[in-house]
Amino acid sequence: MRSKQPTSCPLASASEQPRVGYVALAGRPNAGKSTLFNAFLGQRLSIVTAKPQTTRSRILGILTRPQSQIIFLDTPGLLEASYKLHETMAHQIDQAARQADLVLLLFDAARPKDRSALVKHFLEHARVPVLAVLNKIDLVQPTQLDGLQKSIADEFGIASPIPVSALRGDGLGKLLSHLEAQLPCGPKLYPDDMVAEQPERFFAAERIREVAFEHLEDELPYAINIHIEEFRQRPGHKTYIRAIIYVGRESQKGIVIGKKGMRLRSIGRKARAALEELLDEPVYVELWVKVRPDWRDKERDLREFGYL
Ligand SMILES: Nc1nc2c(ncn2[C@@H]2O[C@H](COP(=O)(O)OP(=O)(O)O)[C@@H](O)[C@H]2O)c(=O)[nH]1
Ligand SMILES: [Mg+2]
Repeated sequence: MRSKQPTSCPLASASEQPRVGYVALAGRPNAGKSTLFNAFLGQRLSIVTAKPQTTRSRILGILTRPQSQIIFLDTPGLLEASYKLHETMAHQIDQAARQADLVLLLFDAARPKDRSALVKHFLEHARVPVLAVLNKIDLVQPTQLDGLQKSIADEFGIASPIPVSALRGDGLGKLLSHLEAQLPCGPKLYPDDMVAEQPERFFAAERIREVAFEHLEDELPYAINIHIEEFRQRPGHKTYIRAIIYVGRESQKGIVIGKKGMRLRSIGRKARAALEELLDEPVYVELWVKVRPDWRDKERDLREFGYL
C-alpha cells in the first residue's frame, strides 16, 4: 500500500488554497461504506440496508468545509461478478478508485477478513494512496480493538486502520482531518451549497429501491430495478411520481405484488413516506411491476437503466 505524507499548500495561506479532492470508498459489501458516506455528508444520500450489494452505481457526494472540499464517491464495493450487472458494479469501483486522489478502504470489525484475497488484490493494484479504516468498532470490546487493528495490519501488510463507527459517528472528525491533509490544494470544484450531482429522479429511484429491498427476501432484491417513468412537480398539487419495478422473471412479479396486491401496496406506502422525506413535499406515488427477462445479464437493459 502506498501512503502519502501530508502535503503543505505551497503558495498561499490555507484560506486561499483549500484542500480539494476525490475520495473513493472501497471495501467489501456491507462494510458500511454508504453509512460512512451519509455520515460525512450529514444526510441520507446513499441508500443503506442490512443486505449486501445495496449500492449499485457510483454515487457522488460533496462535503464543503471552511478549508476543504471533499468529493466522496460511494461505490458498490469489492465483489465477485456473477452477473453482468456485477461486472458493471465492479467496474464502478475501478473507475472511482482511478478517479480518486485517495481511497478509503473499509474493514468491517465484525468480519475483518471477509474475502481477504479480493481485498489484497485490490491493494496490490491500487494506483492511488489507500487509507485503511476499521468500521463498526461499536461491535468490538474496547480491550480487543488494538489487537484487531494489528491483526488487520499484519494480514494485509498495511498501516494500522483508523477506527470509526459510522453508525454512531465515533472517530469521524479525526478521520476527516486525516484524509483532508492528504488531498491536493486547489480551487473548489463545486459551489459551496452543492451536495449532490445526480438529479432528484435518481435519488427518488434509489429510495424506492431501498424500500423494496426491505420488503423482499433472498435473491429477489437483487433481481429488481426501479425506473422513474414520470416525475412531475405540479404547483398546488402533490408531486406525481410513477415508477416501474422491473423484475427478471414472471414468477418474481407475483412475489413483488403479493397476495391481493398487499406487498406492492405496502411498498407504495413506505415509498411515499421515503420520497416525502427526500423531497420535503407531499408526493403521490404510483408503482407498477413489469418483467424484463434477465435484465441483469443484458447489456441493452443495463444501458437503458443507467448502469453502463
Ligand atoms: N453496528 C454498526 N453497524 C453499521 C455501522 N456502519 C454500518 N453499519 C450497518 O451495516 C449494514 C451495511 O451498511 P452499508 O452502509 O449499506 O454498507 P455498504 O454495503 O458498505 O455500503 C447496515 O445494516 C448498516 O446499518 C457501524 O459503524 N456499526
Ligand atoms: Mg453501499
